[in-house]
Amino acid sequence: MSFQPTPADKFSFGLWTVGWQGRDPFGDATRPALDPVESVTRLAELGAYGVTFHDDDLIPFGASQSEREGHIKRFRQALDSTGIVVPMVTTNLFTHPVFKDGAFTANDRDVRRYALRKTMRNLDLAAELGAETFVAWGGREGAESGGAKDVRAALDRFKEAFDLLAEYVTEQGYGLRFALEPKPNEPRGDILLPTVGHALAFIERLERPELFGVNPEVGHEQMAGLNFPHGIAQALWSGKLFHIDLNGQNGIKYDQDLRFGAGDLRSAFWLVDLLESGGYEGPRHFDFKPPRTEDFDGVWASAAGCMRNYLILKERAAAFRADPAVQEALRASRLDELARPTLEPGESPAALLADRSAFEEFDPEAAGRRGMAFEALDQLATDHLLAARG
Ligand SMILES: [Mn+2]
Repeated sequence: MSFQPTPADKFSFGLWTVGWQGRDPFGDATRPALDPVESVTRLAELGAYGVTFHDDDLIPFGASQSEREGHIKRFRQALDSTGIVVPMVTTNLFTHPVFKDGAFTANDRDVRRYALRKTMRNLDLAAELGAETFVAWGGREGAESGGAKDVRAALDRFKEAFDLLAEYVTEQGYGLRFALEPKPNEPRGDILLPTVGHALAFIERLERPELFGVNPEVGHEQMAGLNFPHGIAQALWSGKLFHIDLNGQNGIKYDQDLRFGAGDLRSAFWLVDLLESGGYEGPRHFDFKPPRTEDFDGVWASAAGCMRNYLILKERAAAFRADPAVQEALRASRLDELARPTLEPGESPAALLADRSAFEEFDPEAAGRRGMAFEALDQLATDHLLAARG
Protein backbone atom coordinates (compact mmCIF):
# COMPACT_ATOMS: atom_id res chain seq x y z
CA MET A 1 0.00 0.00 0.00
CA SER A 2 1.40 3.37 -0.95
CA PHE A 3 -1.17 5.44 0.98
CA GLN A 4 -0.53 8.19 -1.57
CA PRO A 5 -3.41 10.70 -1.46
CA THR A 6 -5.16 11.81 -4.64
CA PRO A 7 -7.81 14.51 -5.21
CA ALA A 8 -10.45 11.72 -5.20
CA ASP A 9 -9.79 11.35 -1.46
CA LYS A 10 -11.15 14.90 -0.98
CA PHE A 11 -8.50 16.02 1.50
CA SER A 12 -8.55 19.74 2.28
CA PHE A 13 -6.54 22.03 4.55
CA GLY A 14 -7.10 25.46 6.05
CA LEU A 15 -4.58 28.09 4.98
CA TRP A 16 -4.26 28.85 8.71
CA THR A 17 -3.06 25.29 9.44
CA VAL A 18 0.16 24.95 7.45
CA GLY A 19 0.42 28.75 7.65
CA TRP A 20 0.39 28.81 11.45
CA GLN A 21 3.52 30.63 12.58
CA GLY A 22 3.70 28.97 15.98
CA ARG A 23 2.64 31.95 18.06
CA ASP A 24 1.14 30.76 21.36
CA PRO A 25 0.22 32.47 24.66
CA PHE A 26 3.80 32.01 25.90
CA GLY A 27 5.93 32.33 22.82
CA ASP A 28 6.53 34.28 19.65
CA ALA A 29 6.31 32.98 16.12
CA THR A 30 8.86 30.30 15.25
CA ARG A 31 8.17 30.36 11.51
CA PRO A 32 7.82 33.18 8.99
CA ALA A 33 4.50 33.91 7.30
CA LEU A 34 3.62 31.55 4.49
CA ASP A 35 2.34 32.94 1.19
CA PRO A 36 -1.12 31.44 0.46
CA VAL A 37 0.06 30.78 -3.11
CA GLU A 38 2.92 28.65 -1.74
CA SER A 39 0.47 26.76 0.49
CA VAL A 40 -1.83 26.00 -2.44
CA THR A 41 1.08 24.80 -4.56
CA ARG A 42 2.62 22.60 -1.88
CA LEU A 43 -0.71 21.09 -0.80
CA ALA A 44 -1.52 20.25 -4.42
CA GLU A 45 1.86 18.50 -4.75
CA LEU A 46 1.11 16.48 -1.61
CA GLY A 47 -2.19 15.24 -3.07
CA ALA A 48 -4.79 17.51 -1.44
CA TYR A 49 -7.85 18.59 -3.44
CA GLY A 50 -8.95 21.68 -1.55
CA VAL A 51 -7.97 24.64 0.58
CA THR A 52 -10.12 26.67 2.94
CA PHE A 53 -9.54 30.02 4.61
CA HIS A 54 -10.73 32.74 6.93
CA ASP A 55 -11.11 36.06 5.12
CA ASP A 56 -8.11 37.46 7.03
CA ASP A 57 -5.88 34.49 6.06
CA LEU A 58 -6.10 35.61 2.45
CA ILE A 59 -6.71 39.33 2.74
CA PRO A 60 -4.99 41.01 5.69
CA PHE A 61 -7.40 42.78 8.05
CA GLY A 62 -7.86 46.38 6.98
CA ALA A 63 -6.55 45.93 3.42
CA SER A 64 -7.76 48.49 0.88
CA GLN A 65 -10.15 47.48 -1.90
CA SER A 66 -7.38 47.38 -4.49
CA GLU A 67 -5.09 45.37 -2.20
CA ARG A 68 -8.01 43.00 -1.58
CA GLU A 69 -8.55 42.49 -5.29
CA GLY A 70 -4.84 41.83 -5.80
CA HIS A 71 -4.74 39.13 -3.11
CA ILE A 72 -7.83 37.41 -4.54
CA LYS A 73 -6.45 37.54 -8.09
CA ARG A 74 -3.13 35.91 -7.13
CA PHE A 75 -4.98 33.25 -5.12
CA ARG A 76 -7.34 32.48 -8.02
CA GLN A 77 -4.36 32.06 -10.33
CA ALA A 78 -2.85 29.52 -7.93
CA LEU A 79 -6.16 27.64 -7.79
CA ASP A 80 -6.45 27.60 -11.57
CA SER A 81 -2.89 26.42 -12.13
CA THR A 82 -3.09 23.60 -9.56
CA GLY A 83 -6.74 22.50 -9.87
CA ILE A 84 -7.20 23.04 -6.13
CA VAL A 85 -10.77 23.94 -5.16
CA VAL A 86 -12.23 25.96 -2.26
CA PRO A 87 -14.95 23.79 -0.71
CA MET A 88 -15.33 25.89 2.45
CA VAL A 89 -14.76 29.45 3.62
CA THR A 90 -15.03 30.91 7.12
CA THR A 91 -14.81 34.36 8.72
CA ASN A 92 -12.30 35.50 11.31
CA LEU A 93 -14.44 36.96 14.09
CA PHE A 94 -11.89 36.41 16.85
CA THR A 95 -8.41 37.88 16.21
CA HIS A 96 -8.96 41.64 16.14
CA PRO A 97 -9.50 43.31 19.56
CA VAL A 98 -12.91 44.54 18.37
CA PHE A 99 -14.11 40.94 18.87
CA LYS A 100 -12.76 40.55 22.41
CA ASP A 101 -16.30 40.08 23.77
CA GLY A 102 -17.56 38.15 20.77
CA ALA A 103 -19.03 39.02 17.39
CA PHE A 104 -22.67 37.97 16.85
CA THR A 105 -23.20 37.86 20.63
CA ALA A 106 -20.96 40.76 21.75
CA ASN A 107 -22.68 42.93 24.32
CA ASP A 108 -21.88 45.96 22.11
CA ARG A 109 -24.55 46.23 19.42
CA ASP A 110 -22.30 48.13 16.99
CA VAL A 111 -19.76 45.29 17.18
CA ARG A 112 -22.53 42.81 16.33
CA ARG A 113 -23.57 44.85 13.29
CA TYR A 114 -19.95 45.13 12.15
CA ALA A 115 -19.51 41.36 12.53
CA LEU A 116 -22.56 40.74 10.36
CA ARG A 117 -21.22 43.06 7.65
CA LYS A 118 -17.76 41.43 7.74
CA THR A 119 -19.41 38.04 7.38
CA MET A 120 -21.73 39.11 4.53
CA ARG A 121 -18.76 40.45 2.61
CA ASN A 122 -17.02 37.12 3.07
CA LEU A 123 -20.15 35.21 1.99
CA ASP A 124 -19.93 37.10 -1.30
CA LEU A 125 -16.31 35.94 -1.70
CA ALA A 126 -17.19 32.36 -0.70
CA ALA A 127 -19.90 32.23 -3.36
CA GLU A 128 -17.59 33.81 -5.94
CA LEU A 129 -14.99 31.07 -5.31
CA GLY A 130 -17.57 28.29 -5.55
CA ALA A 131 -17.55 27.22 -1.90
CA GLU A 132 -20.45 25.03 -0.77
CA THR A 133 -20.01 25.34 2.97
CA PHE A 134 -19.58 28.35 5.22
CA VAL A 135 -18.21 27.43 8.64
CA ALA A 136 -19.04 29.52 11.69
CA TRP A 137 -16.80 29.02 14.69
CA GLY A 138 -17.77 31.39 17.47
CA GLY A 139 -14.56 31.22 19.45
CA ARG A 140 -15.13 34.58 21.16
CA GLU A 141 -18.86 34.04 21.72
CA GLY A 142 -18.81 33.34 25.43
CA ALA A 143 -17.63 34.64 28.78
CA GLU A 144 -15.17 34.25 31.63
CA SER A 145 -17.57 35.28 34.38
CA GLY A 146 -21.23 34.66 35.20
CA GLY A 147 -22.66 38.16 35.26
CA ALA A 148 -20.90 39.25 32.08
CA LYS A 149 -23.18 37.39 29.71
CA ASP A 150 -26.94 36.84 29.74
CA VAL A 151 -26.74 33.55 27.89
CA ARG A 152 -30.43 33.49 26.90
CA ALA A 153 -30.18 36.99 25.41
CA ALA A 154 -26.90 36.02 23.71
CA LEU A 155 -28.59 33.00 22.14
CA ASP A 156 -31.36 35.33 20.87
CA ARG A 157 -28.66 37.46 19.21
CA PHE A 158 -26.91 34.35 17.84
CA LYS A 159 -30.18 33.19 16.27
CA GLU A 160 -30.83 36.69 14.92
CA ALA A 161 -27.43 36.69 13.22
CA PHE A 162 -27.80 33.27 11.59
CA ASP A 163 -31.37 33.99 10.50
CA LEU A 164 -30.14 37.19 8.80
CA LEU A 165 -27.21 35.43 7.11
CA ALA A 166 -29.48 32.62 5.90
CA GLU A 167 -31.88 35.20 4.50
CA TYR A 168 -28.99 36.89 2.73
CA VAL A 169 -27.62 33.76 1.03
CA THR A 170 -31.16 32.77 0.02
CA GLU A 171 -31.89 36.21 -1.49
CA GLN A 172 -28.56 36.22 -3.30
CA GLY A 173 -29.14 32.70 -4.63
CA TYR A 174 -25.82 31.49 -3.21
CA GLY A 175 -25.56 27.70 -3.01
CA LEU A 176 -24.03 27.94 0.46
CA ARG A 177 -24.92 26.02 3.60
CA PHE A 178 -23.70 26.91 7.08
CA ALA A 179 -21.81 24.56 9.39
CA LEU A 180 -21.62 25.58 13.05
CA GLU A 181 -18.43 24.54 14.83
CA PRO A 182 -18.78 23.73 18.53
CA LYS A 183 -15.99 24.17 21.07
CA PRO A 184 -16.26 24.11 24.86
CA ASN A 185 -13.61 26.73 25.76
CA GLU A 186 -10.47 28.50 24.49
CA PRO A 187 -10.09 31.33 23.76
CA ARG A 188 -13.14 32.22 25.94
CA GLY A 189 -13.43 30.66 29.39
CA ASP A 190 -16.74 29.16 28.28
CA ILE A 191 -17.97 29.28 24.69
CA LEU A 192 -21.62 29.23 23.57
CA LEU A 193 -22.72 26.08 21.70
CA PRO A 194 -19.94 24.08 23.42
CA THR A 195 -20.65 20.64 21.92
CA VAL A 196 -22.18 18.99 18.86
CA GLY A 197 -25.34 18.31 20.88
CA HIS A 198 -25.77 21.96 21.87
CA ALA A 199 -25.33 23.04 18.24
CA LEU A 200 -27.82 20.49 16.90
CA ALA A 201 -30.44 21.67 19.38
CA PHE A 202 -29.77 25.35 18.54
CA ILE A 203 -30.14 24.74 14.79
CA GLU A 204 -33.71 23.54 15.26
CA ARG A 205 -34.60 26.97 16.66
CA LEU A 206 -33.47 28.81 13.51
CA GLU A 207 -35.85 30.06 10.81
CA ARG A 208 -34.15 28.03 8.05
CA PRO A 209 -32.76 24.98 9.87
CA GLU A 210 -32.28 23.14 6.57
CA LEU A 211 -29.42 25.53 5.71
CA PHE A 212 -27.55 24.69 8.93
CA GLY A 213 -25.47 21.72 9.99
CA VAL A 214 -22.37 21.19 12.09
CA ASN A 215 -18.61 21.19 11.56
CA PRO A 216 -17.37 19.10 14.50
CA GLU A 217 -13.66 19.10 15.30
CA VAL A 218 -12.02 16.02 16.81
CA GLY A 219 -10.10 17.90 19.50
CA HIS A 220 -12.96 20.19 20.48
CA GLU A 221 -15.25 17.35 21.54
CA GLN A 222 -12.35 15.54 23.19
CA MET A 223 -11.51 18.69 25.18
CA ALA A 224 -14.96 18.16 26.74
CA GLY A 225 -14.17 14.50 27.41
CA LEU A 226 -16.73 13.38 24.83
CA ASN A 227 -16.66 10.44 22.43
CA PHE A 228 -16.08 12.06 19.03
CA PRO A 229 -17.36 9.20 16.83
CA HIS A 230 -20.56 9.16 18.89
CA GLY A 231 -21.06 12.88 18.24
CA ILE A 232 -20.39 12.36 14.53
CA ALA A 233 -22.83 9.45 14.47
CA GLN A 234 -25.55 11.64 15.93
CA ALA A 235 -24.78 14.42 13.45
CA LEU A 236 -25.03 11.89 10.59
CA TRP A 237 -28.24 10.46 12.06
CA SER A 238 -29.65 14.01 12.08
CA GLY A 239 -28.55 14.68 8.49
CA LYS A 240 -26.38 17.51 9.81
CA LEU A 241 -22.78 16.51 9.15
CA PHE A 242 -22.07 19.26 6.62
CA HIS A 243 -18.28 19.38 7.17
CA ILE A 244 -15.66 18.00 9.56
CA ASP A 245 -12.39 19.18 11.12
CA LEU A 246 -9.93 16.33 11.54
CA ASN A 247 -7.02 16.60 13.97
CA GLY A 248 -5.56 14.99 17.07
CA GLN A 249 -5.92 15.64 20.79
CA ASN A 250 -4.70 13.95 23.98
CA GLY A 251 -7.62 14.12 26.36
CA ILE A 252 -9.02 17.00 28.37
CA LYS A 253 -6.46 19.80 28.09
CA TYR A 254 -5.76 22.84 25.93
CA ASP A 255 -6.66 22.65 22.22
CA GLN A 256 -3.69 20.73 20.85
CA ASP A 257 -4.59 20.65 17.13
CA LEU A 258 -2.19 17.75 16.52
CA ARG A 259 -2.00 16.17 13.09
CA PHE A 260 -4.77 13.67 12.40
CA GLY A 261 -3.89 10.24 13.81
CA ALA A 262 -1.84 11.67 16.67
CA GLY A 263 -3.64 11.72 20.00
CA ASP A 264 -6.43 9.18 20.45
CA LEU A 265 -5.67 6.69 17.68
CA ARG A 266 -8.45 4.24 18.61
CA SER A 267 -11.01 7.02 18.36
CA ALA A 268 -9.53 8.00 14.98
CA PHE A 269 -9.94 4.39 13.79
CA TRP A 270 -13.64 4.32 14.71
CA LEU A 271 -14.10 7.78 13.21
CA VAL A 272 -12.68 6.79 9.83
CA ASP A 273 -14.67 3.55 9.94
CA LEU A 274 -17.82 5.64 10.50
CA LEU A 275 -17.08 8.32 7.89
CA GLU A 276 -16.28 5.71 5.25
CA SER A 277 -19.39 3.62 5.94
CA GLY A 278 -21.85 6.25 7.16
CA GLY A 279 -22.58 8.10 3.93
CA TYR A 280 -20.44 11.20 4.55
CA GLU A 281 -19.44 12.59 1.16
CA GLY A 282 -17.96 15.94 2.14
CA PRO A 283 -14.33 17.04 2.36
CA ARG A 284 -11.94 15.32 4.76
CA HIS A 285 -10.75 18.63 6.14
CA PHE A 286 -7.71 18.96 8.37
CA ASP A 287 -7.71 21.69 11.00
CA PHE A 288 -4.43 21.09 12.78
CA LYS A 289 -1.35 23.07 13.75
CA PRO A 290 2.10 21.76 12.87
CA PRO A 291 3.86 22.12 16.26
CA ARG A 292 5.97 25.24 16.69
CA THR A 293 9.06 23.01 17.05
CA GLU A 294 8.93 22.42 13.27
CA ASP A 295 10.54 24.22 10.36
CA PHE A 296 8.81 24.12 6.96
CA ASP A 297 10.04 20.60 6.23
CA GLY A 298 8.25 19.60 9.43
CA VAL A 299 5.14 21.52 8.38
CA TRP A 300 4.82 19.59 5.13
CA ALA A 301 5.69 16.30 6.85
CA SER A 302 2.90 17.03 9.33
CA ALA A 303 0.38 17.83 6.56
CA ALA A 304 1.36 14.71 4.62
CA GLY A 305 1.03 12.69 7.85
CA CYS A 306 -2.60 13.81 8.30
CA MET A 307 -3.52 12.37 4.90
CA ARG A 308 -1.37 9.26 5.23
CA ASN A 309 -2.87 8.42 8.61
CA TYR A 310 -6.40 8.82 7.24
CA LEU A 311 -5.63 6.47 4.36
CA ILE A 312 -3.96 3.91 6.64
CA LEU A 313 -6.95 3.96 8.99
CA LYS A 314 -9.31 3.69 6.01
CA GLU A 315 -7.48 0.57 4.85
CA ARG A 316 -7.43 -0.86 8.41
CA ALA A 317 -11.17 -0.18 8.89
CA ALA A 318 -11.98 -1.85 5.56
CA ALA A 319 -9.90 -4.90 6.57
CA PHE A 320 -11.78 -5.03 9.88
CA ARG A 321 -15.18 -4.92 8.16
CA ALA A 322 -14.18 -7.53 5.55
CA ASP A 323 -12.84 -10.09 8.04
CA PRO A 324 -15.26 -13.08 8.36
CA ALA A 325 -14.22 -13.42 12.01
CA VAL A 326 -15.34 -9.83 12.61
CA GLN A 327 -18.67 -10.44 10.90
CA GLU A 328 -19.17 -13.47 13.15
CA ALA A 329 -18.16 -11.43 16.20
CA LEU A 330 -20.63 -8.69 15.23
CA ARG A 331 -23.40 -11.31 15.12
CA ALA A 332 -22.24 -12.73 18.47
CA SER A 333 -22.50 -9.19 19.87
CA ARG A 334 -26.00 -9.00 18.36
CA LEU A 335 -25.50 -5.85 16.26
CA ASP A 336 -27.95 -7.36 13.77
CA GLU A 337 -30.53 -7.47 16.56
CA LEU A 338 -29.91 -3.79 17.40
CA ALA A 339 -30.66 -2.95 13.77
CA ARG A 340 -34.05 -4.66 14.03
CA PRO A 341 -36.96 -2.45 15.21
CA THR A 342 -38.10 -3.16 18.75
CA LEU A 343 -41.75 -3.21 17.69
CA GLU A 344 -43.44 -5.19 14.94
CA PRO A 345 -44.66 -3.03 12.02
CA GLY A 346 -47.65 -1.06 13.30
CA GLU A 347 -47.51 -2.64 16.75
CA SER A 348 -49.55 -0.56 19.21
CA PRO A 349 -49.08 -0.08 22.96
CA ALA A 350 -52.08 -2.42 23.44
CA ALA A 351 -50.47 -5.09 21.24
CA LEU A 352 -47.23 -4.83 23.23
CA LEU A 353 -49.22 -5.16 26.48
CA ALA A 354 -50.87 -8.29 25.05
CA ASP A 355 -47.55 -9.92 24.20
CA ARG A 356 -46.91 -12.18 27.22
CA SER A 357 -43.47 -13.15 25.89
CA ALA A 358 -42.35 -9.52 26.33
CA PHE A 359 -42.98 -9.47 30.08
CA GLU A 360 -44.94 -12.19 31.87
CA GLU A 361 -42.99 -15.02 30.22
CA PHE A 362 -39.72 -13.12 29.80
CA ASP A 363 -36.89 -14.30 32.06
CA PRO A 364 -34.80 -11.24 33.01
CA GLU A 365 -32.48 -13.40 35.14
CA ALA A 366 -31.53 -15.53 32.13
CA ALA A 367 -31.11 -12.41 29.96
CA GLY A 368 -28.95 -10.90 32.69
CA ARG A 369 -26.64 -13.90 32.54
CA ARG A 370 -26.07 -13.67 28.77
CA GLY A 371 -22.63 -12.33 27.84
CA MET A 372 -22.45 -9.68 25.14
CA ALA A 373 -19.15 -10.86 23.59
CA PHE A 374 -17.97 -7.25 23.12
CA GLU A 375 -14.44 -7.91 24.34
CA ALA A 376 -13.69 -10.47 21.62
CA LEU A 377 -15.08 -8.03 19.03
CA ASP A 378 -13.02 -5.13 20.35
CA GLN A 379 -9.84 -7.21 20.40
CA LEU A 380 -10.40 -7.98 16.71
CA ALA A 381 -10.60 -4.23 16.12
CA THR A 382 -7.34 -3.74 18.02
CA ASP A 383 -5.69 -6.51 16.00
CA HIS A 384 -6.75 -4.83 12.75
CA LEU A 385 -5.78 -1.34 13.93
CA LEU A 386 -2.30 -2.61 14.81
CA ALA A 387 -2.11 -4.67 11.59
CA ALA A 388 -1.72 -7.85 13.65
CA ARG A 389 -4.47 -9.36 11.45
CA GLY A 390 -5.22 -9.23 7.73
MN1 LIG B 1 -8.82 23.05 17.53
